[in-house]
Amino acid sequence: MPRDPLIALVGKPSSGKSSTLNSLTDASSKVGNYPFTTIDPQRAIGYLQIDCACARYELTERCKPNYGWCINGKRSVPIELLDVAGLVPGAHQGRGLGNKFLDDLRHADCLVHVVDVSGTTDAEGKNTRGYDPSYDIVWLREEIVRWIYGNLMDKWEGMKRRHIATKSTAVASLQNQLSGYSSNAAIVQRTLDRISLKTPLETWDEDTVLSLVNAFIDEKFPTVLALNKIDHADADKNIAKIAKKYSNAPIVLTSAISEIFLRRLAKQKYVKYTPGAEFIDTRQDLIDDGDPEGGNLKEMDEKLTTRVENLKDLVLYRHGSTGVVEVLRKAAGVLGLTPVWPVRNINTFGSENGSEVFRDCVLMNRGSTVADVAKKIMGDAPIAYAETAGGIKVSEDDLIEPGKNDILSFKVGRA
Ligand SMILES: Nc1nc2c(ncn2[C@@H]2O[C@H](COP(=O)(O)OP(=O)(O)O)[C@@H](O)[C@H]2O)c(=O)[nH]1
Ligand SMILES: [Mg+2]
Repeated sequence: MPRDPLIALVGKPSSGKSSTLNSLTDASSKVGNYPFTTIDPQRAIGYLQIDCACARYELTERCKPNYGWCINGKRSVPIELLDVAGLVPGAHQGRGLGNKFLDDLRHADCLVHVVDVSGTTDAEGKNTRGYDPSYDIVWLREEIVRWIYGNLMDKWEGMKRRHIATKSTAVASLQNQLSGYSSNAAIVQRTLDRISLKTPLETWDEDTVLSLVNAFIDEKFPTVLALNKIDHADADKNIAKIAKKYSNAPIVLTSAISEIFLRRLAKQKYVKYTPGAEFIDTRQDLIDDGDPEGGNLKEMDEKLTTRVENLKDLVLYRHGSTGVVEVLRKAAGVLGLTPVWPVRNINTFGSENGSEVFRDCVLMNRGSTVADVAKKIMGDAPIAYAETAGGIKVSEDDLIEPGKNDILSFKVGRA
């Protein structure tokens, strides 16, 4: 059964992991400016914004997701998130319960490293001024390397003996050791391809294993850098430095507290705001635009008005959005997640009855086939045939291609 994708938020204490998570979900993990607020790993549901298939067929009015929502063809699909607290320098040796927290990472498919670019917290998450956050990117990666390298080396000699005795392939022997990270043979093969190792496993020295571990992390734990607290005055110079140093990395600029604040104001009817959007409208904005009712929004006092204006200037106008919705989009891109719409009726895109369409949407990993989709939604039920839009038959071995065979209907039974 293909697993659901899991995105883990990592970073030192007080970098803004819980705030980012809260800004993306309705769950409320505790927020506080001291280390280890989040003792247990927190799973929550975030929503990935995608272009929905309903827009292709001008069916946006009738699109009614079972999970998440769809507004004008922009669909929010639930995706599982994990808040991994407690990573500090030395975590792989157990500092700050680091081992336990690293263990939580095992099943993640992608990491979002939340970096505090305000420079107001040190490597341990304690308050300071002028800290260089580019260092956090270095040490956090090193902790993950040391953790996996240590686990691998603990068992290396035994593994080597078995490898020789059973005449296994390097992929098989390594996968045996790496399966605990939800790895698979394809990932291990790609890891070996990355470093184009030609020598037999039994001759590898420690440096070779170290480069193997680095390549494995690049394959198994691709990382998006979420540079958080961009609303802070000291953020700009730190952002510039990191962007220059990590020019090939996927980077998103975020202000988690701004997103939380805006969603709260929208809920309290002070502003109109679509999560992740570039603009907000206040009562006054709407009145200026010719709506005498001001969208029925509440009036804001002077203090609130100033805060909103500051947020517009520092975050929305300058950076385009609060960035948090973009974090999930970037992570989905790195993972190559492809939305697929399983439907009961391939002509109407409806389910059993009624006029509602595209009730279901699943996120498939890169390289998934039609058979993988079937397995995900129906388990091991035998399939007579599968069709895509237009009633076109598709083969179970076909790779999923967006716009081509990403709407699917399965007929159960023996062919
Ligand atoms: N200025 C600013 N502060 C933030 C932002 N995000 C989080 N914080 C603050 O940073 C502190 C730690 O946040 P928290 O989410 O608990 O961090 P965690 O330990 O990584 O989960 C809290 O005081 C938050 O209010 C942000 O975007 N801007
Ligand atoms: Mg936290």
